[in-house]
Amino acid sequence: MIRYRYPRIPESEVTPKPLLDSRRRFLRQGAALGAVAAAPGLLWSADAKAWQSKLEGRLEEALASSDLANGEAPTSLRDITTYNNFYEFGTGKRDPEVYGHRLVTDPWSLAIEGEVDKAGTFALEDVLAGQMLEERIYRHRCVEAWSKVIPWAGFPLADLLKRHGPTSRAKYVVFETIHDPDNLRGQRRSIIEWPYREALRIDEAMHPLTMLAVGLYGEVMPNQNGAPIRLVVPWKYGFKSIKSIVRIALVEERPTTSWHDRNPEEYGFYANVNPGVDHPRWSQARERRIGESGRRETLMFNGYADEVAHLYADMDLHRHY
Ligand SMILES: Nc1nc2c(c(=O)[nH]1)N[C@H]1C(S)=C(S)[C@@H](COP(=O)(O)O)O[C@H]1N2
Ligand SMILES: [Mo]
Repeated sequence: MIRYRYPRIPESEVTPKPLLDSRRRFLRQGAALGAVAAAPGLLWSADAKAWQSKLEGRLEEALASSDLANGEAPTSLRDITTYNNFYEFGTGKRDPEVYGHRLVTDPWSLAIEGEVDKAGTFALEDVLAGQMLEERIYRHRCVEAWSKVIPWAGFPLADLLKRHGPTSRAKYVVFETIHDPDNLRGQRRSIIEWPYREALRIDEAMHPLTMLAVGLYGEVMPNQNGAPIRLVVPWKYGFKSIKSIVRIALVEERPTTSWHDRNPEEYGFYANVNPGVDHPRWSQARERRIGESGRRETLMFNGYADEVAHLYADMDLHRHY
């Protein structure tokens, strides 16, 4: 039996359907995020900390809004925040919502290290200061053959990397999640080697679709979705989109990564969404969209082939899965 130790989103605070529909219309029309953000308070705004309220101000300022999911309806906020993979809280899909309140997001600092001219450890509010934020609706495809459509708020990872001046030796970018076993119960078990670690090739990291997200649905990021800052790489399986990042390092050699190390046959380093390359234990040709019945076809590169296929032009995608 699931026991809720922390308030689930109370029924009264879940965005009512008509409002959601009008939000979606707004989003599709590319309206200002400010208009979208003026919605009723949500779970995480109740205990918003100082920097979070600053960020809320920033989210309201964010202007650009783009639908990069071809008009597919965003998954409901409830489904986005109650069906999650975040093994730091346990392997159950509801664990992140139930235990996510233990994640301490204030203060938060981000180390930017390795092959950069300007390395250091920075307070998150300084990382965000002056950064233009935008809303982007992306498809999100988990390797387990389910998917969502999520209106993220954030900015291109390239903006941040460029500010720190990558050197010519920067060939890969490594990301690490917070390690805090006292608060993150999943880290007391050896599911993977903690902290969770992921990496991208530098051209993937610099690609304009790759973003660092700090919110969704016009609100600061819920803990269960990777507060306060997470990666979003929409053409790759979800495990590449690492949550609650504390360290970004630019390196010369391809680094180890959590899932690939744990089981390289099942989790490739590239992990590009590809309906033609099955997982050893299941097909990747179709997917279940959370909140819908039935299945839909999985799209090559999750529907972003026009934007990213050139990155892999010379590669055998069956071998480099
Ligand atoms: N630190 C961390 N990041 C993570 C995970 C995780 O367990 N820990 N799970 C990944 C997986 S497998 C998926 S599908 C997505 C899920 O994101 P969502 O819960 O916001 O849908 O987060 C990814 N990022
Ligand atoms: Mo996933």
